This record gives sequence, structure tokens and C-alpha cells, in this order.
Amino acid sequence: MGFTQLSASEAESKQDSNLENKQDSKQDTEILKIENAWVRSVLPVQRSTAMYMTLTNHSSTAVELLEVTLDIAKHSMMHQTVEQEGVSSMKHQSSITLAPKQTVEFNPGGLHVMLMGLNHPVSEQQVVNGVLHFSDGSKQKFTVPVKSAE
Ligand SMILES: [Cu+2]
Repeated sequence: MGFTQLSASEAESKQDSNLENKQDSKQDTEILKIENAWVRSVLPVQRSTAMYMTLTNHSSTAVELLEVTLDIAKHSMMHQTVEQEGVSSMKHQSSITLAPKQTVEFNPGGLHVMLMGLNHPVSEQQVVNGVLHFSDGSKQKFTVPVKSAE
């Protein structure tokens, strides 16, 4: 029964995507420019990893990023690594606002997207699907390669 339901909904979504092709390309409008994005590969026993990237707001209005979700992780959170008196810890960032023309870098030792509850091993050569979620309700899809940290 499960199989029948799956194929029915698959056929339906294919039809939908054909009908809404024009609308889809509108929805995928680039809100932020994403460069140098990568997810750190981890050993199969590890349950979390991080994603890094450079985001640029080329528009003339401020953009507030609320969340970055990836299909490999159950939970994700924007973190800032901070070092206080030699002890490094991670602070949760509930949102990041990019002023017009501003660039924000996510990199090891700084801002990163923490990915928790990995669904399966995250290894090199993989390409992962993700979505940026903005405060005005808009979304931007992207793909990101998995790389080793070296
Ligand atoms: Cu973190």
C-alpha cells in the first residue's frame, strides 16, 4: 500500500512541476549570492558537522537570514565560535542580517551552520541540497559539495 501511495504522489508532483515550471524559476530567484560553500565530511560515527560559505547581498535592501536547512541533517543552527580566556564555545545566532552590498563569511573557527542529527554518512564527493530561509518568508534553494577539512 505504501508503494502505491508513493508512486501516485510521485506522478502527481511530476505533473505539478511541469505545469509550474515558469513559477518555479521565479521562486528560485537568487536573494543572496552563495560562494565557496562546503560541508565538512565526517566519519560515519559522527552525528554532527558544519557548513561554511560566503554570502553577499547584492540588493539595495537589508536581508535577514533566519535559518539554513540541509537535507542531510534533522536540525541545523547558525553558530558563532567565540573564544573567551582561551576557552572556545559556540553561540547560537537566531538570525543574521546582511545590509545592502554586505558580505558575511561562514568559516571554520567563526560563523558556521551547525548540522545535527545527520541522517546518513556525510562523505566527500557528495552533493547536498539546502535551503536558505528569510524573515519575509522567502526561500532560496542551493546545492553544496561535501569536502574534507584539510
Ligand atoms: Cu556549532
